[in-house]
Amino acid sequence: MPEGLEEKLETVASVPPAAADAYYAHGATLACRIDAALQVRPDSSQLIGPNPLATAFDNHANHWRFMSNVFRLNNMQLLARVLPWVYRVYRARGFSLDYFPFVLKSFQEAVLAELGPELAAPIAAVYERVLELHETTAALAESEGKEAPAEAVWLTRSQAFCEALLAADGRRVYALSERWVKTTSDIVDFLQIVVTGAMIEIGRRWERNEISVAQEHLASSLVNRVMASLYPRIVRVVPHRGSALVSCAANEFHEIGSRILADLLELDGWDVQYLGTNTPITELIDWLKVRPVCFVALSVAMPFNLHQATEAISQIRKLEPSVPKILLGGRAFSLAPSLWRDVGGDAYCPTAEAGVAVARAWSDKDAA
Ligand code: B12
Repeated sequence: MPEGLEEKLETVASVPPAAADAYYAHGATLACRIDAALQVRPDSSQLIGPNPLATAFDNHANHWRFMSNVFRLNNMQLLARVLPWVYRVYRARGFSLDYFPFVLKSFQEAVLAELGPELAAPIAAVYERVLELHETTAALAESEGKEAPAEAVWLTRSQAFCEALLAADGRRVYALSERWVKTTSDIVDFLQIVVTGAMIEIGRRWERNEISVAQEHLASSLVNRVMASLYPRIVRVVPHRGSALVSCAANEFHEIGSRILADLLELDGWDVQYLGTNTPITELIDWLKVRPVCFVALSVAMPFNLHQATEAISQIRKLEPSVPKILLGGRAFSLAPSLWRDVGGDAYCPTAEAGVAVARAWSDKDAA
């Protein structure tokens, strides 16, 4: 855990909303300035290693999107959690350690040049602190996060499942699921422990540059195919609790977590409308106007999509005549405990299984 980083970032002065908005509004210009600064550096090829410039340019745009969320939510814990990950991923792909202070310093200078002194000052101060913490961040990037404990037999299965996914062995993947999933409670353990654990391990290997993007895509599609094979067992449950909508936030392409939640809710007797990935906010709202639900479950994996959830929630809260409850989940919220409240949710659960329990408590309360 990057405790040292969290403590040191927490004491930096908060960024006023006007400065955060200005940073967001100038994002494209800021990122272009960093792209240009990199191109004129004589040592640019040492900084980015064997990667094309486009990879660095993507990072500059992602940096702006991510920092906009940090400033708007005023959440330095989020920054402390994500920074070591950024260092680790780009180091694994051959970026030099000196690349990071270059990017941070360049953003700081670009903010000072673009935003005017008053709006720039609080943001430049955050960059200054992050620059001071470069060595600490680099050290933390070397140490990996701890794995959540899981029931031993299912954990072992998760490793075998992961190996079959990485071997691109669709038949084995399907055969394993057939062998392990006999009862309804097996479906829960299979999705919650085996599939989730395998995909997290795949993410870890991608992070270390040990597997390709194609391998990761193939694994995701095999998981989706296996989940489809379980669905006939899930729809046998007759809905009796009420209706729910499950969706990923706009621009969110991580589907499997929300799909697991949708399946487990259906197993628990909810009538689920599952919209999948990247639902535009206006579409979500128009849909809810026509088909009201007891609660909306939103999934956000990428921290740079938190703002999409904030915007969606503020519009859901304006629905008439009744406002559905809002359940939040996904990797982004695990980065700092206050995030789900900051974006305006009614509850957050770290796992789909826990989400089902909260939904059930809501329905029991309504029925009482
Ligand atoms: C597969 C994958 C992809 C696939 C997704 C395909 C698909 N069909 O879903 C694709 C290729 C699209 C993808 C893209 C990207 N990815 Co990706 N991806 C992953 C990976 C390996 C697995 C995701 C997954 O399925 N996890 C398993 C599921 C079950 O876990 P989960 O989503 O957290 O869900 C559980 C809980 O959170 C909860 N839950 C989820 N939603 C909800 C909602 C509610 C309401 C509730 C109650 C609970 C709940 O229930 C689930 C089970 O308990 C992860 C690694 C990881 N650690 O997750 C990286 C990962 C999330 N990706 C990452 C990155 C960087 C990206 C990209 C930016 C890469 C790029 N440069 O393009 C893009 C971003 C795209 C976008 N805009 O969304 C990083 C994010 C790091 C960070 N800083 O946050 C990760 C962590 C990889 C890594 N180790 O570095 N990715």
